[in-house]
Amino acid sequence: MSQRTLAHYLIEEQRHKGVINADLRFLIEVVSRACQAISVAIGKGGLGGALGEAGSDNVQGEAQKKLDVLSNDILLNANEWGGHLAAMASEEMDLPHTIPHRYPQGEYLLLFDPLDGSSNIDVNVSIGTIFSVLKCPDGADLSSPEAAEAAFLQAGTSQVAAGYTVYGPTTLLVLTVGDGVVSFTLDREQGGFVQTGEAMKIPADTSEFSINMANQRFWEAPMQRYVSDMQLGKDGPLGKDYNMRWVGSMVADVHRIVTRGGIFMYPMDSKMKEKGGKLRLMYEANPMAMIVEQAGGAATTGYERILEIVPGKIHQRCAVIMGSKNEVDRATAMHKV
Ligand code: P6P
Repeated sequence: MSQRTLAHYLIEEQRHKGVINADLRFLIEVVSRACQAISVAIGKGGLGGALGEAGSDNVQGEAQKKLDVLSNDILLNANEWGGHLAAMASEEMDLPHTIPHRYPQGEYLLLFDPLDGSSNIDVNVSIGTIFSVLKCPDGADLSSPEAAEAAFLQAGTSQVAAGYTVYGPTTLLVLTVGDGVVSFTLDREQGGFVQTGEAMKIPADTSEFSINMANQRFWEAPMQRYVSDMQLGKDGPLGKDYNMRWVGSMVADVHRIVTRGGIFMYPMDSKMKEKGGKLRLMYEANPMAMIVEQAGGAATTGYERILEIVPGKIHQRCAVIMGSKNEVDRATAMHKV
């Protein structure tokens, strides 16, 4: 593959395909540079004094890690001055971050989970950043963070771009602007992302599933049946053996699936039901669902297509079943009987 930089790929999408405009190109470049800075901070580990708890909780009621807060700040500071954004929303902030009056406002809304999988930070397991881009509706009320929330409440089908980075043995950026899925590897010597994957496709079938089995007794009956059929392997109704992988970082598990297939599930369970599920719709499920669908996969809650959910609030949660299309279709069909 030609060693195109991220900037070169984006220019092609803008100039030759008209898929994106200059502001969206700039937005993605700014986010990629922020992720580069996050990668550097993570790479220092204990040497950088950024490990451990921040001593605060986020809106989810989860104890924040120092790197959660640092990653959030890096993304806010990198994006607020550029004139491409109308507002930002983050897993780590209760309300949206509106653009300070000293900077021009743009037409896009950026949502992110600045550091997904942060329970894995202190044990040196892959983590990542997930981001989603929406157009800000004309006439949106952005006069305050409280008022700005309404502008974000759009179904995932309205996303104009989505991506994630995985901070692992290499730092990868996986991106879609609605024209398929491409991947880039951070070249630390050049100091930028270089394209290393194009037209990524998820195999329609798989023999690998990804779920936290410790929650099995809390799952709904269809999910119980679906997983136990796979556990029966070739002696069971599916006639083949399955393997299981669970990293505990959505970005790492979904990246494995985007790369070689599989099905990732964080299904509804009785202990999370009143919260609506474990994973967040707008900055985890939706961007990952756009990428998975753009790579030929499928993404549902078991009952509906994730990208068609119309959110009622920014931090809304949902069940997630995504990956190899035939496997997701089968799991979804079992929820509908
Ligand atoms: P559990 C990380 O905290 C996260 O939000 C996802 O990245 C990951 O898939 C999931 O939670 C892990 O949840 O219950 O296995 O700790």
